[in-house]
Amino acid sequence: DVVTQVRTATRELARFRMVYEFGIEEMLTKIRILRSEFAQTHDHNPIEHVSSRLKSMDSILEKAGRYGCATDPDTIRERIRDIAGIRITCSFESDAYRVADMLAQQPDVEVVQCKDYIAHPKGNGYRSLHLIVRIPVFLSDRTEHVFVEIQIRTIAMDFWASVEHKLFYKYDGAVPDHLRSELLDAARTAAELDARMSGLREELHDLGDREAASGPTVAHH
Ligand code: 0O2
Repeated sequence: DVVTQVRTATRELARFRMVYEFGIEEMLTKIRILRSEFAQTHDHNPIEHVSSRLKSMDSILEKAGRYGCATDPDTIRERIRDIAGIRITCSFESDAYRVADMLAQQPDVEVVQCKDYIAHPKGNGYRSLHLIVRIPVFLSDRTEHVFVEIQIRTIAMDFWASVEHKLFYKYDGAVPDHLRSELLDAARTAAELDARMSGLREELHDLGDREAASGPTVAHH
């Protein structure tokens, strides 16, 4: 009957989503370990903030429609690779690459795609480093491999992307020209800020080296 069908569908959907939740957990654990290790053994922690999200079923189906692909679970699992998403925010551009490398070199992390919108910003000014990774999730009776999208960006890139995202939705994708060019200009300013911050990072690095060479110093603030 209908009730049984709905129950079965709900259970299958929960199973489908569960594996992605575990994939997110796995990646978050890896990131947490890197953060703790950095806090204990290095002077500078490259990760400022981490967030995650599981794509809603509506968005998954909307995307499947846009890709023109079938909506059976196997096709969706293969084609839609950002069902599980993690966003890592760093202080400095160099940290974004460093974090990406640290994750990519882990033996159970297979990088299947890397899009470097930092080196090659999108036309609207969007910058970020995107990795699609595939990681194993060990279940009671099987191992499943899930795709996880990891977006790594600086605080400036994140600030820009969140404002752009709001405007994009406010105008339903048709952002007026004057706001588009304002956003592009703001993206340039954000990139300049990142470049200036990189300069300051060099200073921090030099200071760290000098302090290490001369032993402990008195903190000024
Ligand atoms: P949400 O709500 O974050 O999930 P795709 O559309 O994913 O199949 P694409 O466009 O090649 O393929 O993927 P890409 O370029 O790696 O971008 C995917 C995600 O990056 C987006 O996910 C956004 O989160 C982010 N992103 C990409 N371009 C922009 C941009 O111009 N502005 C902002 N603010 N974010 C961007 P979703 O699924 O669109 O959204």
